Amino acid sequence: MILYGSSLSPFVRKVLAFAAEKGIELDVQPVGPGDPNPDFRAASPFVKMPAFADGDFRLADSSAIIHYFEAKHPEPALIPADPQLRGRTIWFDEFADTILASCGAKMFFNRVVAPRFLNRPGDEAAAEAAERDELPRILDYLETVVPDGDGYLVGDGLTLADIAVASPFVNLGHLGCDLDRARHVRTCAYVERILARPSFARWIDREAAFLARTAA
Ligand SMILES: N[C@@H](CCC(=O)N[C@@H](CS)C(=O)NCC(=O)O)C(=O)O
Repeated sequence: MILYGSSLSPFVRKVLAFAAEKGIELDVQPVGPGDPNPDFRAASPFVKMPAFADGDFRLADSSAIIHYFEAKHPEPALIPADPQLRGRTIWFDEFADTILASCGAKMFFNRVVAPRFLNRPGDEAAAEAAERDELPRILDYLETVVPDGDGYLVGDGLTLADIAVASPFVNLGHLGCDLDRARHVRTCAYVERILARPSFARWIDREAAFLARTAA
């Protein structure tokens, strides 16, 4: 099974971590924004990463790919069957993609992707506005829902919810984003615990090494 993308994308990283937790092996084919790779473009009609191929079957979108994995490899279950737990899991996946990652993208794109990989200046005002006006409210929300101690966001074990919510924090970490640890003490501890799992840690280390090599 082929995954097209770069783990620097929170959506690609989410799929990679989810696959690793399930023991699914992926052949990762690196592609960048607007990549001309015809196989990538065939799998991703809007040229966004991640995209995926399993033989002749092609799919785009991190959540679509993850649901395919869950149906094809049900064990260990990472999307609960219980209606309420499943609903909460999908909420956190959606929240992570459309609220948390979208805010992080304004910072990561303008401060890293545009200047380093697209050879154009980023919009620092947009990055600053996201960090100042959007991020604190998102973290305040998370602080009310993350578990204490060894718990998970939904039910008694790791689910897609934890993987989806933790993934965009890697980008904030790469940016050296200073989270207010006193105000978001539970969130910081929870995210660090999820990102320490081998399914995330191996990608984070590689990304940090890559970013260090591309630093100006
Ligand atoms: N909802 C999509 C979002 C995918 C997405 O926006 N990926 C970004 C990278 S983080 C991308 O490929 N952007 C390139 C573009 O929009 O042209 C998913 O979950 O996969």
